[in-house]
Amino acid sequence: MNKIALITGATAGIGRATARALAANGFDLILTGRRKDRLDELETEIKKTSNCRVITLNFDIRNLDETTQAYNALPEEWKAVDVLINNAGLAVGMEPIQEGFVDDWERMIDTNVKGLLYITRLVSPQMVKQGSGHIVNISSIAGKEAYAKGNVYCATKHAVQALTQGMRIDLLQHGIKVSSVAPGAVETEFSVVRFKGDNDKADGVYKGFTPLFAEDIAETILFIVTRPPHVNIDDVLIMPTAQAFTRQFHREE
Ligand code: NDP
Ligand code: 8X3
Repeated sequence: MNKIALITGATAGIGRATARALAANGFDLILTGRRKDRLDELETEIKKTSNCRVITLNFDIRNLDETTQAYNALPEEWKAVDVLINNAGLAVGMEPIQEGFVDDWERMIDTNVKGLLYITRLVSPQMVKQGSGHIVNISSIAGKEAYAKGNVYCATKHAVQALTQGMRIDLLQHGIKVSSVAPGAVETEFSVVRFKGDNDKADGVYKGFTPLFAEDIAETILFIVTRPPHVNIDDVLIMPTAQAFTRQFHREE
């Protein structure tokens, strides 16, 4: 029987690439996100190109009721999730702290920290019951150190790092693996979202160097979730060759 992987934020970027990689490697998938048309498209594509089974769940992870209802509505056999990829997340805005927008801060904290906790709280008891499972949290280089104007986004990703450690300690005795993946700049919809639809500003982030692609991270996640039972990859920091630490880029003119 295939393992079941639940991927949050599968409508774009890293989540979508991970869905494709896991589908090609024999996982059944629960795919989540707010954009239903994107979920439907991906489901159709994956069913055409692989033998894996797919269920889509359309909800806003910031909303505890919506998230709970979506998970509870799963058929019983699908609730036994083997791999949870906590990927849904975003940065919004890039202002110094004294000029930041509280609404942006709340969107990041509610999605990156509280949303991750909501879905983990729903899925992890079943893993404990099974005595196995694997949680992969998508952190960031921003979870390792702060950068100028990254204040609240960096804080949410530091929280993801702390939660990864905490989960690992709590779930150790239940045979559950916990890992985190911390990428540098990956060209996805991330910067378009961060700059609120300003495509020129978003493109500028990746100008003059080759960033990571979503597929690079998907490949890393696939590696992590296919290690033998006695191996847990705790934490992976993965950067573009042209980026050192947070925002130090080597750009060609
Ligand atoms: P994308 O913007 O391409 O994808 C983000 C995904 O998160 C989408 O599928 C989106 O789905 C989902 N999402 C966002 N908000 C919500 C919400 N409220 N409810 C449900 N789903 C939500 O960005 P990436 O693929 O780059 O980002 C994925 C993760 O990787 C994030 O946690 C990000 O912080 C992290 N990361 C990204 C890096 C980068 O440089 N791109 C580097 C390091 C980490 P929808 O809008 O349909 O709801
Ligand atoms: C995103 C990485 O450096 O663009 O998490 O903020 S960075």
